[in-house]
Amino acid sequence: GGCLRCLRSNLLTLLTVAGVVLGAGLGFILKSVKEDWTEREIMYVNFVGDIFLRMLKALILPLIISSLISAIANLDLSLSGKIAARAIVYYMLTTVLAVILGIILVTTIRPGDNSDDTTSQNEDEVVVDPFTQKGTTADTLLDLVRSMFPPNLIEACTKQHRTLLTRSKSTPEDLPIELWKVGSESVDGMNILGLVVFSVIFGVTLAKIGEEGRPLANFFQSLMSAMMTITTWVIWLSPVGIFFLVASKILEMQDIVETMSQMGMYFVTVLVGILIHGFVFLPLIFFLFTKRNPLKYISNMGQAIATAFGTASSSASLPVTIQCLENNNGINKIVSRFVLPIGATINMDGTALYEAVAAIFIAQVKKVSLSVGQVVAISITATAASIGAAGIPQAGLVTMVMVLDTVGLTAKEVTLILAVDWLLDRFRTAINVLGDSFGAGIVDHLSQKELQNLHNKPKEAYDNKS
Ligand code: DAS
Repeated sequence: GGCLRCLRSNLLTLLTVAGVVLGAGLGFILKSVKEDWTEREIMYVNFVGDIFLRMLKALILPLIISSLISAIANLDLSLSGKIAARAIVYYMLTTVLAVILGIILVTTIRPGDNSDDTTSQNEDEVVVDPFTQKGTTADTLLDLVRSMFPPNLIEACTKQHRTLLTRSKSTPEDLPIELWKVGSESVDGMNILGLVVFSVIFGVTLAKIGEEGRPLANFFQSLMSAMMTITTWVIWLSPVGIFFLVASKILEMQDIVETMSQMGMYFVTVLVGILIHGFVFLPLIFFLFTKRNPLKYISNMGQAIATAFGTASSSASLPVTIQCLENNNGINKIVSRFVLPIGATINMDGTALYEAVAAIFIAQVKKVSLSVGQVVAISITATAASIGAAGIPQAGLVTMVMVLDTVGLTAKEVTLILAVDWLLDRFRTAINVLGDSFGAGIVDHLSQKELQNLHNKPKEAYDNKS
């Protein structure tokens, strides 16, 4: 009886995880039946997956804004400061840990030593616009800061901040076309970092003006409740949606056997790093702080992790992540709604590890030997690049340009890692989401006493049952 009940309550999680596995299975079967799938055919196969993704994307904007504003407006300022500080410290420490782990792995395994240089040795490159397309470290860092301050909030809801890399309209001759495409596509998204910054400021303001802020705080809280309710409905689609997302992605893939034999060691290095970080380091840190069972915690996040893998987007997974944290892991709503939107945007352990490994791998292939100073520079820029990467598919590939520039390599060099990037992207996104989830758990644990005091104050009481 008991087992049946626990099976039923975990049924959706099980189905969602099964969606990844079965979707991959279907993809490989279809691929073996027919080698070349046209774009149109792939679109048909992915139709249901695409609808699911569109539903998730529709939730992102109202969810991020209302969750940040309502959570912060309902806290007193000193407590929200403490919660934010705890989250930021966790984000920074775990990101740096991931980068260090990546650097240790890539310098011991040395996956680039036996790889061939497959980039074309084109001597007379046409540099169309050296300023906009070189993508130096400084430019990218300034871009990151710029995107935090959207001059037009409405535009920030519909457009990503245009980076120097994507601002030029001319054909990017010195840039791999794929990289340019990823960069330009992300322009159609939204400037989530800018919206996060504004929502935090807005929430703080509402808390500060007290009584007068109540109506708006209540408005955003009720918007958040509505969004979370829609999320519970959309989640029911996730097993089917993820099944088709994964299956169609396999159909798109080209000569996996060949690319794997060329870049296998690089792939393995990133994957091993990501797995050690997500399933050894983070659970250990989580256990040390909370004394909770990390395996149970991870399995409770199963749906969010599967969604991250299926969508390759931390932002699209955000509604599911919040849902799993609150309903399965019992995280205080005020904590999850405060730290998760921020974490999904800036805390990307998987991406940070991958940036460091990929940059050093490229240097190895190019036979560029790196000084200690350069490795340190890589670790710093890899951290910044993971913060700057938006929570959308392959954003890390675009911010990689900054890491490469620190050691004198150019954007062109990402061609070396392009072939497997779509797959690595899914693994790193899953770890990004897992890292955010552990972070919320730790912050929740550390803030429990203060949150209880908050509930005893009737005036500012936050309805935790909403
Ligand atoms: N896919 C990403 C994410 O959403 C980031 C990346 O490209 O590494 O987490």
